[in-house]
Amino acid sequence: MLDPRPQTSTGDLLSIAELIDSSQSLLVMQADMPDGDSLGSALALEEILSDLGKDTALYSYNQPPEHLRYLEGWDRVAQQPPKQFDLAILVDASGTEMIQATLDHFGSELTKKPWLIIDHHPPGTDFPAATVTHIDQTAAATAQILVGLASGLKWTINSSAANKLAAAILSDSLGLTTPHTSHATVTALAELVRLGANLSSLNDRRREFGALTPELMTYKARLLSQIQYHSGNRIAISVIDPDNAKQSKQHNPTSLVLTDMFWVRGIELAAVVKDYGTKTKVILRSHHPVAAKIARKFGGGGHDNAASYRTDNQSLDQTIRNLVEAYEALSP
Ligand SMILES: [Mn+2]
Repeated sequence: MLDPRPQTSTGDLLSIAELIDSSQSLLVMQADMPDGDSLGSALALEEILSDLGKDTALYSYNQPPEHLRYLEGWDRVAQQPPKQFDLAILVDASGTEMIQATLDHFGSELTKKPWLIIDHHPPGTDFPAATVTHIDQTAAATAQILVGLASGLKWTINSSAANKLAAAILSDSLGLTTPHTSHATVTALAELVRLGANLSSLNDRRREFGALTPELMTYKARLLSQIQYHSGNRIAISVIDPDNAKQSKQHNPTSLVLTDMFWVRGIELAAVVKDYGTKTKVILRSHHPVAAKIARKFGGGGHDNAASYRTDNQSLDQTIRNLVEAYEALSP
């Protein structure tokens, strides 16, 4: 068992193997807001670890959103961590801000046990438990790192786990198109296909579960018609009003409008601003690597080209002005 005093070390294969070998019950955790990569990685890890004879539980603070429920097993992700476990494995999150609600509600229990963090975000600090991190920021998805770990540690990836890891890679790499998509990403996906992932049937299920109702299609049309353009049409901003922001768990703004906003000629930064009245959540996608820089300026985080942040007690106009100024300060 690890020394539970606060410490952080970089996990090579041997230390990860030792950590898992010496633990019988494992808790696989995701960021407070699961995404396609975190959910696919967590579900695959559950299968891999179960095949190794481990007792594995899944947890995330929020339920996986509806559009991700094409991944079988999403309903095994509990919103309450178990009382007893030997090791927590946090996938696809390494900044405490991504698991703030988890730490606020369950932190005192969770951090009594050692943590293993497997991620491709910039490494965070302040993890209170004994923490081993295995972070590769060049990876397009956490699932890509897991394929490498499985190969190094001789873990078996069954066809069901292969499907989930493939879905996770395709999700974070936006179908193998993001700047971090590399030879290693494509090779990992090819390996998953060899192990039984079926990309065509995955895509069929994803489309079926992500399909819009006629009402949502009408709502989407309204949002698209209300996009604001700033900075010489280089920024597109879509505002989701408080009524819709509150029920927006049913409609993921990224698939609803954010992707389409990039189809406007010359757009370099697309933002969805979810207005909750006194708070906003701002979701950013950028062509050039400015999204994370802007998000961090406002206390958020994420990837170079996809990031988010929140504001509190600020008018919508002010939030938009600050966003436009932050973008203009970063780009010539
Ligand atoms: Mn990810």
